[in-house]
Amino acid sequence: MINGITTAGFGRVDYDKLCEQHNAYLAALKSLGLELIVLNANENHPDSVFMEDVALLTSECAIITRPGTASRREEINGMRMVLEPHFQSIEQIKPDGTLEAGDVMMAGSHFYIGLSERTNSVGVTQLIAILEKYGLTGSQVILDDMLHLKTGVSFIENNTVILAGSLKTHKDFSDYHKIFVDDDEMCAANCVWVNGTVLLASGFSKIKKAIQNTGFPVIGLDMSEFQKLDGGLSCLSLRF
Ligand code: CIR
Repeated sequence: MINGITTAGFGRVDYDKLCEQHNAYLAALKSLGLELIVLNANENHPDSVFMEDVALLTSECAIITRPGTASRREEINGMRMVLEPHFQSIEQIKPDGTLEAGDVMMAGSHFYIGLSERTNSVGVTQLIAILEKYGLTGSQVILDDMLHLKTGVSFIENNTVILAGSLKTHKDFSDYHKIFVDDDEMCAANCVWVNGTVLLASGFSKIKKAIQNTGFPVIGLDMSEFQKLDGGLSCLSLRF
């Protein structure tokens, strides 16, 4: 993982600490009632722990993506085998489409899809067509200053979104109840709602309080080592 892609500038990953943080993440998911399927480490791909990017899971089907970064493209190998026991229908993004599911945010039966350096318009169009085939919907959100859509927005149910950076004023989210993340707490914008509780990166007191004030319990998790690789909480799992 010390060779993972990074722009953060937070220093070199401490692998042992990262493993402790990963274990704490698994424990938190379990404590919220989830059953876990933990995949073996993929030693060939330093970013493969961010497995959210290689598949999108919906109520109707699973979609294997086509990562936009060449070094991550082969992370999809083996995903079909992992998903097949759980999904009757498995779709796939095809060339020349690229899509990383960190760019896809589910809000009920609608999926917001970020157009980013990793996800191109062919990928967005393909995904919308797949979703519509299953009675779901999707729409494109143009990103200009974020790695992935969910770097800057998280849907935490009850019609509520957590928004950071330029997405705070984005028209597509204007009808939601909005919680804003200050720029100095940007790393906390990627959080995960699980069975009524919000998993949040620890050390960001303002956003923690704001989420608690809306009535959601919060579990804080130290994410320092994943943040060094531009990763957040949603990136580490596929939830269904
Ligand atoms: C990358 O640049 O691809 C990884 N270092 C981080 C991916 C984070 N994934 C996500 O936000 N869904």
